[in-house]
Amino acid sequence: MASSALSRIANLQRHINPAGRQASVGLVKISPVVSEALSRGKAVVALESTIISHGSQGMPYPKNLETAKEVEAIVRENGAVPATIAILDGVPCVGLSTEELERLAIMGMKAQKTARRDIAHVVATRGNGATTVSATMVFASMVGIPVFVTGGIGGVHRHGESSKLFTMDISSDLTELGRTPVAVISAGVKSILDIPRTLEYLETQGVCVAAYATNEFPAFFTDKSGCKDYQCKLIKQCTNVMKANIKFKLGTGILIAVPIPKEHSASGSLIESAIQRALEEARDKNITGNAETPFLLARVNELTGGASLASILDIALVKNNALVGAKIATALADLRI
Ligand code: PSU
Ligand code: MN
Repeated sequence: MASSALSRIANLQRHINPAGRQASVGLVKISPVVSEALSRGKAVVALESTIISHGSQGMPYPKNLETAKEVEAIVRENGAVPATIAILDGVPCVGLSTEELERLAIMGMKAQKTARRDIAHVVATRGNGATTVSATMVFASMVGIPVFVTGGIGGVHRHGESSKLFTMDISSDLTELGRTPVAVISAGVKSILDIPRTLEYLETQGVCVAAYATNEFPAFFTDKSGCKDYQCKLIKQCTNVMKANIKFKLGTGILIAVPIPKEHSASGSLIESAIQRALEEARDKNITGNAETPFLLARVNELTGGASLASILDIALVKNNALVGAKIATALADLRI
């Protein structure tokens, strides 16, 4: 890139992201479309890539590619520019070309699941990294993208606090939300995790958590987690919260949780009862620690007739979040802050 173009982007990023992250120029490859959108103050939505390569139900190629493209299309149809983020050959890329998206989708689990702590190593070894929520937030913030859409975020694992195991398994998504000013739009947290403790941890991290169009934090497959929440009834209220977060330079992320749409609630409840049954079985069989999540996911799939139902819902929920996230991003861009 010509140096005048670089300095233009650097100036621009100083404006978009006053935290002085312009050091990103030259380190991160921004696609021409995303770069153009950022320079014109147009709406951009960041998207993660772990969903594509390591989707929680291990979505196979080409279904993962198809889904990634459909999610990007929904963002575009709702007025924003999608910026899928991944590390390719050691270079963090913000906005992937069709070829790059396809490469990542074919790579699948061969791409390294990359959270914040993995970034330096993946870059240093010129590896390929599929970014989780934490790493995607790092790069989105670096280039000045304030809105990021995903499916579900990581959280506090169950039993992490028990004296026997003390796994301390707490997703770095939560600490990232505490330190990086990006709004994450998700369907909440899956109930295989400890939702009340996840919300406690986010509170400690100073993260503003709000539920979209409801006052209860959703549990991904159902709209109920038993945890009450701030409510953002309308898109405008979401952007007002974001505006205040920016104005006061709080520096923390915002979690906006979008409940499962009504048309999916019946299958969602079916999955949720399978999760509850699998959790009981894990307790009865004393399956804990690292063995618990794989056991739960496999058992839920068995109980609901194969991996298909959960993965259909996984896809439907990311798409619904993309719709809401794109609307938030366009409304925010219109505010011109
Ligand atoms: N939750 C889901 N599906 C996912 C993930 C979480 O329902 O695919 C992915 C996201 O990329 C998230 C990551 O950031 O897993 C969290 O991983 P860990 O628990 O290892 O931090
Ligand atoms: Mn973990």
